[in-house]
Amino acid sequence: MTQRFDVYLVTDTALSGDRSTAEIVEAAIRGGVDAVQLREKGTSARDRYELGRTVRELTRKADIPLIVNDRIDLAAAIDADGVHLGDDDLPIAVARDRLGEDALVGRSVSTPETARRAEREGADYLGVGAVYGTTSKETDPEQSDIGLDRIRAVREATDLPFVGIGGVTPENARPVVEAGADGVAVISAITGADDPEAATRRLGAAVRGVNADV
Ligand code: TZP
Ligand code: MG
Repeated sequence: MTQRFDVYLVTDTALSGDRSTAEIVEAAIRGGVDAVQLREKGTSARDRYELGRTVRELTRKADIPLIVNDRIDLAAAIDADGVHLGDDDLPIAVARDRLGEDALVGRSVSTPETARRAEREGADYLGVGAVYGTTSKETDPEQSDIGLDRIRAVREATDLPFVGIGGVTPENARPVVEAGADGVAVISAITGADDPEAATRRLGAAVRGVNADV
């Protein structure tokens, strides 16, 4: 699996202001986003399905993966490329069984131990956080503000590709990658930006350690 994860957008319509999530995704695609996760906590299954179908079309045209948060059934229903699972979701093996060997199965972790376990269980990539804390998700204090030392420790614990998530912006993304992450996943740095396309481009430049041409 050679999927790039420099910039991974996680959607949240509640944080999109007066723009639709489809508009945000289109802007992120123009800005060079590498993968999109349909998260959308707090919306009905039907609304997630309808939005998912739209985002599926956009990501397919752009030839980037669409990954569904939490729900294996929804991932299958919209023909997503994979699913992203957390502690409260169905096991990785079930996702693999239902979605197939080629599906991208991600797992949220916050420690080297949980990273190793996810690798043993067959995850393809990890989301590690919350690196800098976050206001976009309620996080257990033990899983918030884990910092760059923890990113380094996770890098030592696993060979899996992983993204740092939680409070990441174009200004603080570079150290996350220098600490060992392959890229960054963000909600508000793109979704809440005045110019989501430029924000995506700046994040990509920061991750790659070059100047943004924006
Ligand atoms: N998992 C850990 S932190 C987080 C998730 C889904 C929220 C990230 O949002 P933001 O706005 O990029 O801090
Ligand atoms: Mg989950």
